[in-house]
Amino acid sequence: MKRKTLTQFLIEQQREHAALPAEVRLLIEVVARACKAIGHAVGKGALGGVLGSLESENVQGEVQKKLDVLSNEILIEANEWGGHLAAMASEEMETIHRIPNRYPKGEYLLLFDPLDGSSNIDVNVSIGTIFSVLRAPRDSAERDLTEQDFLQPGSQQVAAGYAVYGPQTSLVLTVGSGVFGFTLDREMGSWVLTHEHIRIPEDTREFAINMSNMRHWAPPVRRYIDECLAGTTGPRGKDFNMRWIASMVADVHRVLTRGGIFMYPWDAREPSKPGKLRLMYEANPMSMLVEQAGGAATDGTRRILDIQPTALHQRVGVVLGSRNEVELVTRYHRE
Ligand code: AHM
Ligand code: MG
Repeated sequence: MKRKTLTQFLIEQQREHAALPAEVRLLIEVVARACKAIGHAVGKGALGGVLGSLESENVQGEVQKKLDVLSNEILIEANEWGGHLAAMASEEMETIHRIPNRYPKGEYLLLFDPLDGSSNIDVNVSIGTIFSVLRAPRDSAERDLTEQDFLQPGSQQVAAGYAVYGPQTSLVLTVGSGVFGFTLDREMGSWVLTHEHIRIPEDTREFAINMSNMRHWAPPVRRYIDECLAGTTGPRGKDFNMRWIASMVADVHRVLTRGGIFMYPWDAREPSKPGKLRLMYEANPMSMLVEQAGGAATDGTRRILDIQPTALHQRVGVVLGSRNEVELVTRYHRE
């Protein structure tokens, strides 16, 4: 069987969907190359001296792991000189990173969580990189961009994707015409198309939520999970299975692979925060992928992709995955 690489796939997409500009193709290739480098560092683990924490905290007040910072540097260095970006933003940086004046500026904005699932780094469980691509404002060549320029709803994303560093290294991508999965051929160093037109089944018997927060949940979340746990004799009339990896990338990858519902809802531990996960570089790209695969994504009441962001590091409640289950949870919130 002839294998199709990421490069070939993107060129074909560009031909078939004239809407995919060459700059976006280049951008995705550069991000994918950076993910290879991150995957390589992750794979070395203790041998590379990359495990453990630093003294520093990120803007969210979380202690940074060495690999969080290294992955951020890899993505910035790979993307700043190519001429395809106007600016970048990351979970690990307080404010945006403008392209230095010595390089040409492009028409796109790149947002990322360089290494998601930080609590899993040192215990050798799957982690990943999440990214989102937006258009820069038209006049971005003539002025310095600000955070404000990034505050576009997720429905404006041009592309979104993630890499998972697990037993296999995979890249899952959408440019708005379905969801495609690539597996890294570690000998050849190339991304090979292995999953075409990924679809999420509408129904599922599997949910993912951190159950240790149960006592803090809002009543609609409690009701939904109670009904799942009641099994065949409960209102749902079927048994449910539970999985929680605590890496959003790995949990969402499972949902895209075999269906399921993933939730990180608001809870009463920090009542003033809408949730734990970040809208712009975690929830938005994952929601675009999930919708492109036929699933749904809400914050409990609203479609995530419709939310108008008000801050770069804004948090949001997340309910995503198999359409019928997401709609049920969302209905419980509205009732
Ligand atoms: P991070 O960006 O600091 O790694 O946090 C995000 C992660 C998600 O990947 C995951 O879904 C969630 O945090 C797990 O949280 P918890 O440890 O509360 O279960
Ligand atoms: Mg993260």
